[in-house]
Amino acid sequence: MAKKKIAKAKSKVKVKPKAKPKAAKAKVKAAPKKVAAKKKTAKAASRPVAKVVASALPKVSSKPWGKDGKALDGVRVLDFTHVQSGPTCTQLLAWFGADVIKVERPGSGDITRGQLQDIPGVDSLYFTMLNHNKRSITLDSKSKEGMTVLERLVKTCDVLVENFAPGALDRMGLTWERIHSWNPRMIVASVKGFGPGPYEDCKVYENVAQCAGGAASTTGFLDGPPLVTGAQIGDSGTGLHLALGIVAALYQRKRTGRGQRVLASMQDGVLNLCRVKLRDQQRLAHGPLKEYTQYGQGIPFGEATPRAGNDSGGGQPGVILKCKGWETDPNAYIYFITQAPVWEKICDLIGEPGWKTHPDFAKPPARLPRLKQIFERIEQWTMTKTKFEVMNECNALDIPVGPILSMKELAEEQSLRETGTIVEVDHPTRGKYLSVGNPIKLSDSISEVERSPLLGEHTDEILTKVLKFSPREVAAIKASGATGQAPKAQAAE
Ligand code: CAO
Repeated sequence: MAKKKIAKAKSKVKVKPKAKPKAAKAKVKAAPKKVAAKKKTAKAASRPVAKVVASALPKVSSKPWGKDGKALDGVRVLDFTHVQSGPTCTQLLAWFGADVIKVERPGSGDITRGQLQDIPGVDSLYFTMLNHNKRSITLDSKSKEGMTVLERLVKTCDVLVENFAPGALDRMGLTWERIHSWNPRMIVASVKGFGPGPYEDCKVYENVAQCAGGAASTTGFLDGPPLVTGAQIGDSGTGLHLALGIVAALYQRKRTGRGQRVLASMQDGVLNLCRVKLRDQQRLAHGPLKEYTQYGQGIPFGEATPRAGNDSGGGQPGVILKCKGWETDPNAYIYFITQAPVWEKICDLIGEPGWKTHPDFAKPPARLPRLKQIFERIEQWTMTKTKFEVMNECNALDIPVGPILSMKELAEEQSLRETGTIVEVDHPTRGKYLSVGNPIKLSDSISEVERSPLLGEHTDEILTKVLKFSPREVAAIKASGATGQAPKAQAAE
């Protein structure tokens, strides 16, 4: 963790401009080498035999790491997503090497292009930060010609990802049966607000999912209302879940040859992330949750998992404590965990060596009713140091602590620039901006962050190079208005 703030840190990560159209990627993978069955000689039979599994894997690549293509090379995605949940998923697939073709409504496109705009007439950061490494085609899916193009896209792609309101894809005419009849290998992946049940027809946004998935009822302080969290666990969290489902379906398709439907509901995704709270719900049946602060305060538990303030979900007492400068800096705080194995080191660090053997403090159960007193004493110590000083001193002793980092500090954090987690991207109409790069690092499939496409920027190249429509057919499609008025790719640069 950087101790100093570095004002204008430059990313070392190469950010490629999306200058040239991508060539259609070969979908044919290297055929597995046939292993000729050899007769065992008497000598060979006498040796211990490493079991050779007849696998479909090609021979081990001898190319340097990161130089043998990308994990999802050859996978083409029909990206019918909008807002945040779906685009998070397809952006990840694109970073792993999939060719992602985003289908957008002519004229307006993904609604986020115009939402929370900081620069008039320029694609918003909301859009640019969720749609890297994709190509954009504008298409009115409700027109006859638009559907002709969609049919060919379905036949050409491996995965269709969508997060329309329930039933919208069917109303468009793209039922599972129809898609499957056009392309039985197609994986159709959807984000919906709820899974099958009483709420399945509801439209759902981030905070609705946080509330319906159990996050809000368990977030906040005991004496306050439920709270939503800044982490977009409903949208981006569900996009992550969906991406994993898609990759698993692609893997299964290698064996079965057929596609399948993948559903990630936002309620399910949030609940999955709140797993420990359902754990606590069941523990309540067997007595109070002793690691919760309210236990030490003598406050009785109700029927449901309560809001636990800043208590740690892992059962080790933890709180957020003030550090030097807290009076003026809203983020001069640190998360401090009194983890049992390092208790003695904590006692020495804060100047209370007597607590190591004192019967009121030496063992975790004795400490539980005294946590308020303990943390007040630790805070007296943390308030004499900056959060980074606390971090350094505690980490040297394996005491887990977490500095409360602001978005400003994260944006300026040099180590995050160096790993490509924070990247600077250049955009033809916006100029340079910061984004979060691929948070998942593969050693043999290195992500390069390419800027998001302008609306309909790749309409022509997709119609001609990917879908192989003839010039006459392209002219007819365009004349019908199905693709709207798309800007030329060159004009974008
Ligand atoms: N051409 C023509 N029509 C198009 C089109 C295109 N290229 N792309 C979309 N449309 C149409 C859809 O077919 C739909 O038409 P109908 O209502 O007539 O069937 C219409 O646009 C609106 O789609 P929508 O209902 O998905 O969009 P919305 O803004 O009304 O709702 C949202 C947005 C997010 C609430 C809803 O899509 C939803 O619940 N999605 C599932 C859950 C989800 O992902 N939520 C997270 C959103 S991020 O916070």
